[in-house]
Amino acid sequence: MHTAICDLFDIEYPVIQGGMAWLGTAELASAVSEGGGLGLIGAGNAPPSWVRQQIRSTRERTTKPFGVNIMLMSPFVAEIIEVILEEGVPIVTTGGGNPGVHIPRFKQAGLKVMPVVSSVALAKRLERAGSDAFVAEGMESGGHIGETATMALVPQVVDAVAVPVVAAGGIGDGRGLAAALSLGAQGVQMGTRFVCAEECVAHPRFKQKLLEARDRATVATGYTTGHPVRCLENRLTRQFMAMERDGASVAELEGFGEGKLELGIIEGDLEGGSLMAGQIAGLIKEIKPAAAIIREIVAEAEWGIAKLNFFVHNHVVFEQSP
Ligand code: TUI
Repeated sequence: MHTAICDLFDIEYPVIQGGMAWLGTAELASAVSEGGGLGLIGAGNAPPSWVRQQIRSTRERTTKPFGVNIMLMSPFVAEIIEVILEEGVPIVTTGGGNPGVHIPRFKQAGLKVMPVVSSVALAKRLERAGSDAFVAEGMESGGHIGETATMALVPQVVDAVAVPVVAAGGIGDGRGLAAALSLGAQGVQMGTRFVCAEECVAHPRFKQKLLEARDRATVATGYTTGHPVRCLENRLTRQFMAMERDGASVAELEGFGEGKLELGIIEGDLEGGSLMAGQIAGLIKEIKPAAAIIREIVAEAEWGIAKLNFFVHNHVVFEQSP
């Protein structure tokens, strides 16, 4: 399986690991890149020194391409951009905002830029600014989300831009990869599935909670603040929603959320912490190495596509599994 995104990033398989705050560390990013996908260091709200250390540590673990995801709501965006340029990172993705003003700088330095977008309008604007590709991320995703579902968003972004599009949100196995390719995407980005990689530093209790999650395990909070976030439902999301119902201000809600992500996903406080995760959590049943996840997904997608091809030519409808 080889697509335009493999050529763009010089990777073997069109599988990208979401640049998750706290979890997109050198351990996970290097394991994904070594496995033939594209690993991303998630800068999140981390200080520039941490990002530099993770870049160097990733380089010690793999010679394959990797990237850094810049979370544009971070107070350290400007310094993190300097670190990325100084360290010669070849690929940058962005999330949580409009990276337009930064794109010329990256292009001048020869980096590939792939913004994460949740709307057609932003993709069109950022294509004119020089983006090399996009991640079209539906509201099934974990963390900070837009309003449109992956199934509707991806083909509309594909039709609106000339550069390759990667699908994200609600994708966790080879059927998701085959579906994304059917929608015109050139690959997939997955976050929640890679939280359940052996190399991911997420707290074991968080990983276990993901394995036990069902289809309706997540909720999106924060619609009143303009920054909705999808997490596994727990005491924290119920408290947050009660505060929203009672008319809490954006400042109060933001203050309440402070520090809760680390508490949940790193320290393993399953009720008091924020457990950002996508709707696909219910599909994930085991923890395995990142390279095995990638191999399995690509093989499953190839088999699924072959099955569909056989069906189209022979008018045979397959049983549901496998
Ligand atoms: O960025 C994400 N997902 C994230 S970031 C994150 S860290 C965080 N921590 C605490 C509270 C909130 C976030 C957790 N998950 N996904 C990429 C993404 N970006 N999805 C949607 C967008 C997006 C939203 C608005 C991109 C651009 C945008 O632009 C608005 C504008 O200015 O037009």
